[in-house]
Amino acid sequence: MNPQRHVLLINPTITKRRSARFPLAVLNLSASLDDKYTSSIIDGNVDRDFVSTTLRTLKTGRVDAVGISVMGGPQLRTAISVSRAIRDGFPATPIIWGGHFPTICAEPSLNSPYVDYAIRGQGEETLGELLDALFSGGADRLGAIAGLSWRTGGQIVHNRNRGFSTASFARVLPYERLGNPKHYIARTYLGRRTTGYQAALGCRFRCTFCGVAAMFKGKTALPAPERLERDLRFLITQFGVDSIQFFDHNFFDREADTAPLLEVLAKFQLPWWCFARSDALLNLSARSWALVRKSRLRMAYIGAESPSDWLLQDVRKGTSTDQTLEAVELCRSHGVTPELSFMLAPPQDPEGETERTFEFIRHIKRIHPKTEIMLYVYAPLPPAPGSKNLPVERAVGNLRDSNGGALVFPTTADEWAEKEWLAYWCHTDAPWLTSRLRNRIRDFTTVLGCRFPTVTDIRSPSWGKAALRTLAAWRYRLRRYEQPWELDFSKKFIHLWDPRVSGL
Ligand code: B12
Ligand code: SF4
Repeated sequence: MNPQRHVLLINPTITKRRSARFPLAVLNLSASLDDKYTSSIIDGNVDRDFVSTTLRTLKTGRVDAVGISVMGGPQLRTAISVSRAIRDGFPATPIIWGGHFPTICAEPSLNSPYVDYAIRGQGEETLGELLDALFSGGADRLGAIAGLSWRTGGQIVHNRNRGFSTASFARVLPYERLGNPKHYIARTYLGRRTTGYQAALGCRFRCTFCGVAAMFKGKTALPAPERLERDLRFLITQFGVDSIQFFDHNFFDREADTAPLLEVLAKFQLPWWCFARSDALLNLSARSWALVRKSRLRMAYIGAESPSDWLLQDVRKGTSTDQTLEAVELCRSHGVTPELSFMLAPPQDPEGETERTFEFIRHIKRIHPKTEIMLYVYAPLPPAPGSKNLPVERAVGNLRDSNGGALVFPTTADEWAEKEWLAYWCHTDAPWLTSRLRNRIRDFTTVLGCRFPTVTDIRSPSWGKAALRTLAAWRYRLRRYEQPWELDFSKKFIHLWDPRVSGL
């Protein structure tokens, strides 16, 4: 331990205060530094004036470096604000970005004057090695730190990728560094005291559109059941948790590895939510399904993506539309709500694919009306530096801008924070969409959302949801999605919860 050196870790604001969950990235990083450096955390989801808090903390003169967690989308803007304020007030303090944005966009991050180092992929070991080099005057060692992107002599250098690590499984998260835990435990449709928790790391698949694939490159690891049991017991006894949202990239893996975790969950019987794949669910034996039921899995978020097998193949999803339908049936028969996400308007046939997706959703709603639907626009990101991923290169090479020219991605963080690129990162818009198609997607989303308000929405009054359901019924039945002005008007008074923006 070197008590003189202190690192400030920041989770910039990404969501409303009441949607804040434990900021697992900065908690994991803080735990990983413990043998060598002290660290503290500022969470912009809870501290709504976190930029001022950051500057006040830096004024104490005790901070030697700042690490900032950055997901693309709205968090990019708040990350830029705090980084700029630090650069202006404390120009000598090193500013280190890590997370999904710098993993993919290390170059645009370093093209910005308020970022000194961009860490790609899992951050724990890379951050430790970078701080060792910075604090011991070892600038000559920077080139050897895997996973680091940095500037030297006016050039941006991307060091080789860092290998997959499961070291975090051995650490205990320092929740006490966040202050009052009550900010992170919320009433959701799962229970009165729901928490977010991550059990497994990574995902063995490499879908071309997915940020998880960019970060883990097809690697995954499940924790030992003892670790899950220890952590769940801790969360229950310390924080009174009664339900869990698993933030794992993909909870269900090969049955032999998943089954021991299901045994633990069946012991605790806390209602839970997770990410899953249709093929993994279909591969579970009757015994595992019995455990799933006993453990009280309430909802499984499944990337259905498309009603077209050619597109599923094209994006290397590895599942088929038949598997989506079978998984919906299977979930229904076991009392699990499937939450299906779809990617609309791929550039190959934006209008045709979108209409086919709408019809596929209607078909699914007939099979299992309680199926939840999440609609996104297909918006693949450029390949991460150091990855030779030809399918991703091909996917983004086919993208077109609004004039039909090849799509050119932003080259700075500020550009990525502009309205249209923010929407692109959040999968709500893409340059090749016509305004007709944009309206069509918006109208269908409104009608579907009012006709089938999400069960995860426990905030809107039930009379309001019933009213919207009734108002939207004729439009949905007759496929009259266009200009649902009466629904737009009603939604001004009955605010529906959007899980795409705020989570559960
Ligand atoms: C929780 C969550 C949210 C929450 C945020 C937290 C909260 N409620 O307080 C909410 C619901 C707000 C959210 C929103 C979004 N999210 Co989100 N979210 C997640 C989720 C499920 C968990 C994040 C997490 O805690 N991970 C665990 C930690 C330990 O991992 P980590 O964050 O990756 O951190 C590691 C590294 O990234 C790195 N690192 C991270 N920060 C830093 C900082 C430094 C200094 C260093 C050195 C390293 C480093 O080291 C960490 C440890 O190894 C992830 C999926 C996942 N499992 O990660 C998706 C995920 C991160 N989200 C994603 C996306 C796209 C979004 C959205 C931008 C858009 C969308 N379509 O959902 C929205 C924004 C919506 C809006 N506001 O408009 C994608 C990111 C993909 C990408 N390429 O960017 C993910 C991977 C989901 C997915 N499979 O697509 N999200
Ligand atoms: S299976 Fe899901 S998490 Fe894994 S790479 Fe594909 S989309 Fe991403």
